[in-house]
Amino acid sequence: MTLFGGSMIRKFVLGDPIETESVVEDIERSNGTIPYWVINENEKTMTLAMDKDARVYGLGEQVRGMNKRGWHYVSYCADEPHHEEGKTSLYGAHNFFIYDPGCDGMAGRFGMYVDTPGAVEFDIGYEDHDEMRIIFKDFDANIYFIDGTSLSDIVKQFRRIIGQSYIAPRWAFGLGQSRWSYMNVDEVREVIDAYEKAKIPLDSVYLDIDYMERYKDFTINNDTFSGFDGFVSEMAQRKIHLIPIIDAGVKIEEGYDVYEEGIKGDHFVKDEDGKPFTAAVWPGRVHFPDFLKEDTRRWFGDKYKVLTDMGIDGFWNDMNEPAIFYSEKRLKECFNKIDGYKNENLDINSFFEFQGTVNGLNNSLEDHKSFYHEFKGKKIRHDKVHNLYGYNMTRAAGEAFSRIAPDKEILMFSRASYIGMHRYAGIWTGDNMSWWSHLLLSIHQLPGLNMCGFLYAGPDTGGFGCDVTEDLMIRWVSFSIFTPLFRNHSAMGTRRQELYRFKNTEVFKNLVGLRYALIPYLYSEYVWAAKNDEMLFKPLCFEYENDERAKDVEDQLFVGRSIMIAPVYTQNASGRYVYLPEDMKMIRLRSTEDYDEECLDAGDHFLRAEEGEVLVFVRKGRELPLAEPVLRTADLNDKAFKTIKY
Ligand code: MIG
Repeated sequence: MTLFGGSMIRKFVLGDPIETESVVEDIERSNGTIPYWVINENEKTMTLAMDKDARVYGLGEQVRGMNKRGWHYVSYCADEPHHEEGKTSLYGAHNFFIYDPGCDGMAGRFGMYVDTPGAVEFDIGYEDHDEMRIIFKDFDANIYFIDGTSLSDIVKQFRRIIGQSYIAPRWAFGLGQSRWSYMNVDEVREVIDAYEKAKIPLDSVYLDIDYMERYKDFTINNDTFSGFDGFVSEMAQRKIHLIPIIDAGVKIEEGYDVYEEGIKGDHFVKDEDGKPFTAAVWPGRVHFPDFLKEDTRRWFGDKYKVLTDMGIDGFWNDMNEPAIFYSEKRLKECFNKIDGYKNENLDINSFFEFQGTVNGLNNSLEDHKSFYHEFKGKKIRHDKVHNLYGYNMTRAAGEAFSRIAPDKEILMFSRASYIGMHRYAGIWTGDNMSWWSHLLLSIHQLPGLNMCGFLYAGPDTGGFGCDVTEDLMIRWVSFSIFTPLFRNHSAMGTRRQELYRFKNTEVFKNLVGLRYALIPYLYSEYVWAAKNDEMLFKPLCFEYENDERAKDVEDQLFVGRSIMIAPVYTQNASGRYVYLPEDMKMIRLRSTEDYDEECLDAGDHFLRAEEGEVLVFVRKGRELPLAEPVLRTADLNDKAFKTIKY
C-alpha cells in the first residue's frame, strides 16, 4: 500500500502472475480483499455490482465511446483493420479503467489496473447492464486498486506507479506525410516539392515497407533508395525527417545478417519441437525475435543502429501483435484439407467450411498456442504473454537508443502495445478507414490512451483504408492539428490524400499553419503532462466532476490547461452544438491572421463552423499563445506573436 496525496494504492495478487514490468514502483502486496468485487475462482471471474448511473472510463485503445459501459472488450493485441463497434479488440492491451459511481453509488470511485499479459475480458454491463465482470483466461494477475479523490487524481496516481511517459522530440509535432508506399527517392522528393509549392508546412515523410530490400528489416532497397545515407542528409538539409517502418518478423534467408545472427544467437521464438517457429508475413517466411528475452532485446535494439548511423531519427514499429499471415504448419494442414474437397461436390456447408479453412489462416489463436518464449529462464506459451510482444519489441529499440545514438532525440511509435511501453514510445491507432465515424472514434480514443500513459498518439489522419473526400480531410485535419502525432497516412490502392492534391490547398495551408502556430502551446502542455503524470486530452467530466450535463459530452475535449476543442465530425454540417461547462471565450480560427472572438456564457450553444473554421474555447483566466506560422518546426520562433486571453 502506498499513500500519495491522500489517495491510496493497494496491490492484490491473484494466483501466480507473470511479471510484465509495466509497474515501476514497489508496492507491497495487500492480504485483504479487493473492495467491492466478488471473486469466483472456479469461473475465473471478478464481478462488481454497478450503480445505475455509474460510468467506466479507460481501457486505452478500444472501440466505442469514452464511457465504456454497455459493451465487452477483450485485451488481446489484434491485427484488426476493421475498427467497428462490434469488435472487441484493437492493437493495444490497456487494462486500466476508472469506475465512477453515480451520485448515490454504493461503491466508491476507484481506478483499477489488471496487470496480466494474456487475454482478459472486460464485460462492462454487456451481459447484464448492472454488472461489470472481468473474465480471465488464466487467473493470475497483479491488481492495483486506486482510491482517489477525483478522476484526474486517480489517473495521476496510476501514472506515477507506471513511470514517466516517453517524450517525443518537438519536430515530431510537425506534420508527417505517409503513404503505403512511397516507392523511391524521386517520389519522396516530389511529395516534399509539392508541399513546398503549396506552402503547406511539413516536417517528415514516412517510408513504408517498400524502402527495404524485399521487406527485410534494417536493409535498404538499393535500386529505388540507392545512396540512402546521402538521401537522408539531402532531406535533413531540407529540414525533413525520414521515418522508416520496422516490422516484427525477420525474413528467413541465407546470408541475411539479421536472420543468421538470430539463429546463431538463439533469438527466435520456438515451436513445440524447439525449432524456430516459422510463419509468413510481408517478407514471406519469417522467424519472430523473442523480445521477452533480455539479450534478444539488446541484439535487436542494436540493429536500429544501421539506420541511426545513416542519420535516421524516427521509427514506426509495425506488425508487432505479432501479425501472422499464416504459419507453415497450418498452411500445410489447410492444403491437405483442401485436397480432400477436390473431388467432392461441395454443398453449402462444406463450401463455407472450405472458405473458412483459408480465411482462418491469418492471426489464429491456434498459432499463438503453438510457439514459445523463453522468459526469465522459463518456457512460456505465446498466448499467455501475447500482450507483451509489441511492447517489448518497442522497448528493445527504446533501450537501445541511449547506447547507439546517445546524442539523438528519437521519435518512435508502435502499433501493438501494453502499458509499460508508454515509457519508450507512443502509438498510432492503426488501420482506420476514411470514415466520419472514425474521425469521431479518434476523438474518443485519445483520453483513454492518455489515462494509460500514451501521450504521444494520434490516428492516421484522413483514414488509412477507403477513399477520403476533401471535406472529410478538412474536418479531420481540423481535429488532428491538436494531436501530438499528426500524420496523414493511407493504404495502397486508395485515393491519394496528400494535402496538396485537393482542390482547396489554401484551406490546408491555413490549417496546418495553425498547427505550427499552436506547437509552442501544445508541446509545452505535452511535456508538462508527461512530467506531471497528467493527461493532455481530458473529457469534460474530468474537469467538471459535478456537472451532470458534462458527463454526457463525448465529442469535446480539453487540450492542455487552457483550451477546449469541439471538432465537427459529421458530413455537410455548417456547425455543431457545443456545451460550455463555464463561460468561455470562443475563437473561430480560419488562420492565425483571420479569426473572430466571442465571449460565451456557460450552457448549450449551436455554433457555426464552416469547413476550414476551427472552434477553440479559451478558459477563464487562461490564454492561448500562437506562434508565427512557419514551414518547418525548426524555424519556429517560440515567442508568441499573438496571445488570445480570456
Ligand atoms: O499488412 O506496411 O498498420 O500502417 O501501411 C499491412 C504496410 C502492413 C499495416 C500498418 C499500415 C502499413 C501497412 N501495414
